[in-house]
Amino acid sequence: MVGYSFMGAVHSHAWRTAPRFFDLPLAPKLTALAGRNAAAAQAAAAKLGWDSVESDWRRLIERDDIDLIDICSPGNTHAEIAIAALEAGKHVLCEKPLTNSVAEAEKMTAVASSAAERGVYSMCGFTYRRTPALALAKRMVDEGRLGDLRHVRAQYLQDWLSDADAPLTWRLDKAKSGSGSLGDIGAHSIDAAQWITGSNITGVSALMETFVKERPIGGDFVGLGGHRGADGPRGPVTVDDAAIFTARFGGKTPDGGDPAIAGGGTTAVGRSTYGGPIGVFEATRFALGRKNAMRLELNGTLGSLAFDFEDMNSLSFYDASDEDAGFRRIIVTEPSHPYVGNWWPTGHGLGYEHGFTHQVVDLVNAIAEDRQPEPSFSDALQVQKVLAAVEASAEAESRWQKV
Ligand code: SOE
Repeated sequence: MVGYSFMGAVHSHAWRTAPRFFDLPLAPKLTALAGRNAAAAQAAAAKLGWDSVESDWRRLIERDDIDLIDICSPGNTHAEIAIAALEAGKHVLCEKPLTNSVAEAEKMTAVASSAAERGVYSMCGFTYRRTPALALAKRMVDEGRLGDLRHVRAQYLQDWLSDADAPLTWRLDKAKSGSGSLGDIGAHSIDAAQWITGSNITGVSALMETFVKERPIGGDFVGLGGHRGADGPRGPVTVDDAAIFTARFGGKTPDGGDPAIAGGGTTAVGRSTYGGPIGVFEATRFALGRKNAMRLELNGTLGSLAFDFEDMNSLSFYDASDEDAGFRRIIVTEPSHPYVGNWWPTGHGLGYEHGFTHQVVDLVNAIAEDRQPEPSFSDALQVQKVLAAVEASAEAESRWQKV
């Protein structure tokens, strides 16, 4: 594993925990942790359960006792590490977003697809697909419980930067993170919405804002809670604090064809062809009081679904055929629900870290069965294209009508 901060800690938990709750065909081994600061990496390895430490990630790739590289370092490092690992025949799990530009994402995807032909696989860490309630939402959409989709409403609301003195960290430095709330949390909403609807975003119109232009350099920044920084020098924030955009999804016929936008009609399978849903997206670190509110609502012609990660063990479902019921609350802890059966009895909920454990389970099973894990780098490239389109639209403001 490369990196050992928040993602390093939760990935380590997942590698340790997965084989204890799921029957895996291959046993993950926490062989080596790479970090530039030897003392800090050593302490992290001891705490997180890694057998050895390397101060240079390239050593991990040279070692023949390592089969997979887990990239948990900032986005500006992903391309170089992933490409080197794949070309050396090592599988790769790469944190999201895939990288900081479409060009790099395209290069990574090309290397990944040729590696896959050699049985060397890669996955991008959009873990919200593996939150049981969102996996259930995907199942219900695929079963047609919502009918044709008309609206996607996605928000990812945090508030850890509402404090103007929260210090400058790598997530606020475009050279490291590529963008701010857009790529860090908006990317999760984009991937989840495309995956659950089964339709890719084909166009956007956007607005981005940076409320606080300068922040303290250094300071006692501890995790995302971000204690007040020092009153010393301040440096420029080079990313967005908030991004909002509208989106059009490519429609599709149930057999995956292009929609007959002109007037619809029915396909051989009897479902109407239709233009895809339209979407409204919001990603912000200034929604004071919202701590990790990754929310998704889908409105279809037969029903609606609504999810809020701050109530992550439940999914709200409105079934139009039962209009007296209103939205009902599904407690997503039944053995029949995705992933849940391997954990606790009904009603005993799961947490944020379970999505990461489920990610390890699905990755290890795919590798053992010699098949491409999802989301692939190609799926992550599609997200990267949406991120770039949002930034281009926000900069162009071409659709902006002054009032
Ligand atoms: C910070 O916004 C962050 O840690 C993201 O980087 C993660 O991807 C998200 O799961 C939680 O919030």
